[in-house]
Amino acid sequence: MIYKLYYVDGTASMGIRVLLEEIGASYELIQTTTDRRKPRPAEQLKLNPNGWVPVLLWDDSAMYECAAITIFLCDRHSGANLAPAVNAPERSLFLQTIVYFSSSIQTAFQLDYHAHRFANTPEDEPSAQRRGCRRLRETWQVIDDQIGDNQWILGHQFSAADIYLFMLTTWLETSRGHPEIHEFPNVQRIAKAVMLRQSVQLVYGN
Ligand SMILES: N[C@@H](CCC(=O)N[C@@H](CS)C(=O)NCC(=O)O)C(=O)O
Repeated sequence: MIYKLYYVDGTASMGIRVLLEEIGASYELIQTTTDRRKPRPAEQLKLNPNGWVPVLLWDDSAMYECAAITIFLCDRHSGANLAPAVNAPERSLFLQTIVYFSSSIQTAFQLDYHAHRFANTPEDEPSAQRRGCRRLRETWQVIDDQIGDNQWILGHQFSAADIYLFMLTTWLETSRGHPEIHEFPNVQRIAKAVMLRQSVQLVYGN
């Protein structure tokens, strides 16, 4: 089984690449761009008309949306123990957290990094960006409180949710008005622990 991944450094495709490393899957990266001024390859647009990464391909199939790809890969490669089984007690928290990351925290980042998606005119973009920065503080606080004293997001079990958390923390930039990671000590503790993993060193090491 060889996966292919539409990929850009610094983006959500990095988290999927870490997962592929953790699983021990064979994969190829298809380098693309997130530059608004540059066209996307026609093949990428056919698979994801939004023109975003990540997009994962396997056999004759493809899918996009980072959270969906994460859940899909964990279930497909259950031997890698990156997610609780469908009937395990921690499954609901795993799904809740992954979807919250995607729908709430990622969206807060997008308000700042991709304000044009949310503002009606270029003049409205700074307002969207300011709201994004406030939203980042609100949503990271929810996750920090949820984690509490847990070793990992799910308690004792490391999971793909911890990898997702790490990826999101790499997008925090105080120079843009984002909160500082040390405001969320439980998030920071897990991010530091995830950073030590070989898979993360390989993908984020440069
Ligand atoms: N909801 C999508 C969002 C994907 C997304 O926004 N990707 C960014 C990089 S992290 C992108 O490709 N941006 C390029 C663009 O906005 O054209 C997901 O989670 O996969």
